[in-house]
Amino acid sequence: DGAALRRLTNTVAGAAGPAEAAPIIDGAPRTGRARPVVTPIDASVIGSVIEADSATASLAMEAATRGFPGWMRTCAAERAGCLERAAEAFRREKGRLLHLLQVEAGKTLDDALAEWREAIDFLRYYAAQGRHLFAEPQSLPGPAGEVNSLRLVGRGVFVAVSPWNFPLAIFTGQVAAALMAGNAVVAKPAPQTPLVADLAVRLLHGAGIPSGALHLVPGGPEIGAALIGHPALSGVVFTGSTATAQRINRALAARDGAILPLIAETGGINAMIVDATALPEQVADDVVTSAFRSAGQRCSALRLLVVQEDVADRMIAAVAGAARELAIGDPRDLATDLGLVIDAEAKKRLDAHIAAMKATARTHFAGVAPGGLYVAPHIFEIGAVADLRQEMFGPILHVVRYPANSLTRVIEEIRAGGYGLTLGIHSRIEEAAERIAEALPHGNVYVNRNMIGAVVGSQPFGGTGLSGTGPKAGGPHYLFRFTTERTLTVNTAAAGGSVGLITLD
Ligand code: UN1
Repeated sequence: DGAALRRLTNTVAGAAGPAEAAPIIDGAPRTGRARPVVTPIDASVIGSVIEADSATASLAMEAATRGFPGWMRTCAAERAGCLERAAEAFRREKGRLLHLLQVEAGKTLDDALAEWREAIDFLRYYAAQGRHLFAEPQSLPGPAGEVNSLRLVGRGVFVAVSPWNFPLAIFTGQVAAALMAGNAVVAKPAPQTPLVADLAVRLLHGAGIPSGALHLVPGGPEIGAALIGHPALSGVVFTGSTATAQRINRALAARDGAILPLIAETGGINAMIVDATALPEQVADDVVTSAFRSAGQRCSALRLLVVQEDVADRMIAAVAGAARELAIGDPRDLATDLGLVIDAEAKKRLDAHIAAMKATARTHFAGVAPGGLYVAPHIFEIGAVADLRQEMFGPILHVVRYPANSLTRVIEEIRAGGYGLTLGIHSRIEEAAERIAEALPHGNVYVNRNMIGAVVGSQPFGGTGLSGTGPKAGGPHYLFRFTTERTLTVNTAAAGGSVGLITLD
């Protein structure tokens, strides 16, 4: 039961001592002034972090530059083997990882478990993909007397910048992909969640990832800027806000020298369109899961419910009824559906939005939250799709009604917003769902189900436009963007028929 599992995770975590995080460069944790890490649950201290300064960020980039050539030449099977062993280590350390996800990120047990599994899935998936992709150079046709081959190779030093809302799964997914593709990695976790990232890096090193190939640099945006401005940079993988991705993009564009790739997965004002043929009970269930699970702190979460006016009152009542049943409270209690938000800043932003909505929109549901960093679920009706122009990263659902004959206009309004991450469609008319999906640029479209929790390998995840660059995480094309291609053409006649490559060490 919940209490037993909580005791177990606490015991395992306690046995390991207090959690600490520090920059890890060439396998060695750096010393320095530590600041306490507090849990969003009750603001008690759960560990400490030594954050990097810009000199440390440079050291990490230089160490990664030295680590890159050896790792790039390590064969694909060995690189994949490291990730697979790391997956096993993550399995063994379930107790500590779940504990940290709960106390550091305030996750419910369901969310922590799902995230822990997703991290393991990423490790195994990219290992399996990479084993196959990087195994052998691909031979290509050519004229007689000539041998052509194409080979995928790592680009160099990748900087991985990850968010607090999936501090294990996205952190691990970015790092695993960049490593599998043969890059050295400098990883910067979100400032709110350094502890679980530190443990993940130790497990990866323990599984055989060379200390020169993976470095950890905890810190805030200024450290991210130092890493991205460093001359040794070869590429960036980023998940977080659209505004930050745009800043990274500008910083990359302003550099002199090589033109570098940015792989970004950002936000969305994700809509679900519900027509008059949809089943109200199913809609209620899927809307509540999509809008309120994880306290709405997923980039995939539903923000805007767009419902045909003929059934709007019924649908909204069903959704509000289901929302009323949600238990808000301590994320460590098994009965809890909805935990808290990540920090005081997030709460302030959400509270201000709720206050503004209460003054200008129609309130269909306002939940009650305990004190602290809890934000109750809310449902507001707004006049038009265009009235919501900002992603609100919390348990707040906005509703818009549309007359049956204005669906085309509603679709156009959603498109005009510029985001393209997740899209939900509830309709029992098959062609309707197809027509809507075709008219919009969204990367992940969910029909007659909830719209969160993309599964690695089954639902490759990522958006377009303001929502990201692609390729999709957990999909078959993700690893390509982390690589560059080398075409080798050898005139075999001149070499006397034997082709070999000299390896430089
Ligand atoms: C994010 O919230 O930053 O499908 C992205 C999902 C998750 C979303 C991850 N893969 O809900």
